[in-house]
Amino acid sequence: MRVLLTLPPPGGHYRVPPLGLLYLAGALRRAGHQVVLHDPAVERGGLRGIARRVREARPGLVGVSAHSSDWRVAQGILQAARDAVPGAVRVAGGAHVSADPGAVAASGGVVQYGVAGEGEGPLVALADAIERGGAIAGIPGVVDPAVPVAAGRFAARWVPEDLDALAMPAWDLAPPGRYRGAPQGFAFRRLPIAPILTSRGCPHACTFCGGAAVTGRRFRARSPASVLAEVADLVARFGVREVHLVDDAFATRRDRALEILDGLAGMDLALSFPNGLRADAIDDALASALRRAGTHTVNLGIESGSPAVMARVAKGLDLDAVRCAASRLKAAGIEVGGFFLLGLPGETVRDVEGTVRFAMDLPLDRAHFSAFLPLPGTEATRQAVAEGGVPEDPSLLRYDAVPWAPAAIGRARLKALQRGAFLRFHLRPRILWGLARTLRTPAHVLALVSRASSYLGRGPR
Ligand code: B12
Ligand code: SF4
Repeated sequence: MRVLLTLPPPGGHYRVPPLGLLYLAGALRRAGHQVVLHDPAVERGGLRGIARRVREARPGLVGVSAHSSDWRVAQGILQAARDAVPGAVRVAGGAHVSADPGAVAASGGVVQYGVAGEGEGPLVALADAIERGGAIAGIPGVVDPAVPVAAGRFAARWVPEDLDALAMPAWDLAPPGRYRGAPQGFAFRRLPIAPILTSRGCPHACTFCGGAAVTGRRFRARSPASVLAEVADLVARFGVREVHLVDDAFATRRDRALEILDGLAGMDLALSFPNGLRADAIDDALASALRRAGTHTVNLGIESGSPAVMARVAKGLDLDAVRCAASRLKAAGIEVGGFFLLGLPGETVRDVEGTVRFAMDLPLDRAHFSAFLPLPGTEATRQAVAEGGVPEDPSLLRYDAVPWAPAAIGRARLKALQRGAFLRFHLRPRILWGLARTLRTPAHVLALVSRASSYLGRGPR
């Protein structure tokens, strides 16, 4: 069967290869299906361009990937696909369906099937069943709107244990050289960049995190040999010069992490961790292994400067560990960014100001002050619902939109605090000088301007 995979045009400043769709494409091809990828981040025409591509390709199945923030647009894409090729089966997967499988039934038939969680197994089984007229009921991970969510029908997911056994991402469909200039992680050094996933699942249970809905709490890892083979292939075929490791919990198995870093050290690549590493994983040995492997930037998921808030979000991270990790990374010659969340349930203006002060006291080169997002299915969202005012429209679940704030702060004040944090942190000589050194190409300047405008612009709607 011919399958067309796509995703909504990027809403923000990122232009990154759609790694999830590339894994799905690899699996579909291995099972004998043909795949057409349409990525509006690098192809012309926005939604119309997608509809045109569907008409040209005449697929038997159209699959769209969606974060919660682009769930509406994803439905628009499937609606356009229905108009273009009415017979094509319409499937949605990704973070939103994983966290809120009921959204498939609520789409009123626009989305025919959803896939919750990891998608390689379910999508191949679905394409096989459609092609050969087999049964769809009972395929793990497939969300069938005909069956009510409350019946527990969607509890079973497809969870690959042996990640080395998965097909490699179909990189030829999204050559990294086409994605120029706005990767995840603004402080890149070299192009082209490839995002690589070395593991799935995170054993931690931070209350605000939407990751577990997609890949669960059990850490599963590729072997170092598999990771290094993928990187070597990307270098040989696409001239990749920088790698971004986008795992949720890369350093969970220390020996494995060190082995991967040792392997990368011989490959003359730049390396970065835009999605963050846990501060408590970083000791001196890991910091120097990171540097030897070519790491220029590590982001740390810090979240808050208040020990009480840290305890409430179950981050399980000590603020001293954060200080030590930042200093160790700096001592190893690595630039450090920090991720902070402002406006978590129960927070006050004092807590937010404490977080900003903590960020400014750390030896950080960059800081991201995101507004808390009440993502579907998380414990923190349940707390936010109890405080009141959680928006129903998932399109607002973007950090720059400030979709929710604790009653004690309010959304307009939280946006003002976010802007203030961004300006206070960055308008310091040390930080400005560091940024100036990072701006090596027009692409860097564009990425910086668009990033700054997402923090400074757009208030609550
Ligand atoms: C990389 C990444 C991004 C990239 C996306 C790149 C891309 N186009 O693929 C960028 C940087 C653009 C991004 C942006 C955002 N992200 Co993001 N992102 C991630 C991250 C760290 C890894 C995703 C990844 O590549 N995984 C590896 C691949 C293999 O997995 P995958 O993409 O999930 O795909 C698998 C399944 O989901 C499924 N699947 C996916 N699509 C489809 C489609 C079909 C048809 C089927 C059948 C299956 C299927 O099968 C795939 C293979 O198993 C996750 C964390 C996580 N644990 O998921 C957060 C995460 C998905 N992001 C999140 C958020 C909140 C955001 C932002 C809203 C943040 C913001 N700045 O405001 C933005 C908004 C996105 C937008 N549209 O603008 C949340 C999502 C919560 C939610 N309910 O939406 C997550 C879970 C982070 C978290 N810990 O909370 N993100
Ligand atoms: S925030 Fe990071 S450490 Fe916490 S559960 Fe999510 S991925 Fe794991």
